[in-house]
Amino acid sequence: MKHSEEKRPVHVVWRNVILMTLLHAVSVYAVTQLHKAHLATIVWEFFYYVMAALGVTAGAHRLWSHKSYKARLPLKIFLAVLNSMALQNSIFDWARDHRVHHKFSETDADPHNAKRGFFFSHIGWLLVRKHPDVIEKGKRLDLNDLYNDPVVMLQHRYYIPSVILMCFVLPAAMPLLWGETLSISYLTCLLRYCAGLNVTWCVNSVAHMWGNKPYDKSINPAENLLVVICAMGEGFHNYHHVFPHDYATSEFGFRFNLTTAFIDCMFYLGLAYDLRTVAPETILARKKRTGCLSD
Ligand code: ST9
Ligand code: ZN
Ligand code: ZN
Repeated sequence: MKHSEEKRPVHVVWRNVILMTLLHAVSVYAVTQLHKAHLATIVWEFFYYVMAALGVTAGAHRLWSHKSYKARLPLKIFLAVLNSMALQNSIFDWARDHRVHHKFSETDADPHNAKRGFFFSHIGWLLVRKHPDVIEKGKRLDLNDLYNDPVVMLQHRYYIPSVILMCFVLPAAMPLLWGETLSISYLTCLLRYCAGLNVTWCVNSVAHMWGNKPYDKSINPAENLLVVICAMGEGFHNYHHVFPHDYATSEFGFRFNLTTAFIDCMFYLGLAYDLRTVAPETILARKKRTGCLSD
C-alpha cells in the first residue's frame, strides 16, 4: 500500500493517547482475569457487545449514514440507546465522518485515510487533530436529514450522560446482581468496550487492505471474512463502497450478516421499511465490468 504524500506535521492529542493506552492496558489485564468471572458475566458482556454493535451497524451506519432503510420512531429510539452503549461518538458526528469517508475515500479528506497506513486508519486518526480537508469538505455535505432528526439531535445533545450510563454504569452494575465482584465487573466491561472499538476500526484498516475485490478491483476496500464475522456483516467492504445504499451491505442477504437479519426482523415487525437493495443484474454487470475477475 502506497502511503500518501502527507507531509504536514501532525498535532498529537495527548489526552486521547493516554486514555486509549490506558484502555488497552486495562483490557489486556482483563483478559488475564477472565477465568475469575462468572459465566453469566461473560454471557452478559457478549450480549452487550452485540447490542452495542447493532447501535453502530444498523443505527449509525446503515440507517443514519446511508439512509439505506427507514425506521419508525420506536426503532430509532431503540437504536439511539444501543448506539450510546458503544461510545463511538454521537450518531451525528459518526454519520458526518462516515459520509466524508465514502465521498472522499482514501484522500486527505477521509478521516481514516488508509493510504496513511494501518496504524493511522485503525486508531491513529483518533489520536491526532483532523486533516483540514476533512473539516472543510465535511462542511460542504448536506446533513439536513441529521439536523432534522430529533432522535439524532437529542442523542447528540445528551451524549455524555447517555454514554456514562449506557457504556459504563449499566453494563458494569448488572453483574453485581449475580454476585460478581465490582473489579471483575468493571474489567469485563472495559474489555467489551475495547473489543468493540477494535473490531469497528478493523473495517477501516483490515478491510481497506486485505481481501477480495469482486465488484471493483480499482479501489482498496475489500471483502474480508474475518471482519464480516466479527463486525456483524460489515466486512463486505468492496461491495459496500460500490453499493453503499444497499441495506444488506452485501449481495448475500442475511448470510454471515447478523445486522441484515436484525433489520429483516424489524421489517417483519413493521418497524423498518423502504429497505433499499441493488438488482442482481446490476451487481453482475458491475462485477463483469470492474470486478477482480473482469479482464
Ligand atoms: C470511534 C469511532 O471509535 C469509530 C468510527 C469507525 C467508523 C467505521 C466505519 C465502518 C462502517 C462499519 C461499522 C462497523 C461497526 C462494527 C461494530 C462491531 C462492534 N465534517 O472532531 P474535532 C468540525 S470513536 C465537518 O474536535 P479535531 C467539528 O464539528 C471512539 N466538520 O476535530 C468541530 O467544529 P466546531 C471514542 C467537522 O480538533 C471542529 O471541526 N471517541 C468534521 O481535529 C473540530 O472537530 C474518541 O476517541 C467533519 N467530518 O480533533 C474521540 N469533523 O468547533 C475521538 C469535525 O464548530 N475524537 N468537524 O464544533 C476526538 O477526540 C477528536 O475528534 C480528534 C480530532 C482528536 C480525533
Ligand atoms: Zn470504508
Ligand atoms: Zn458505509
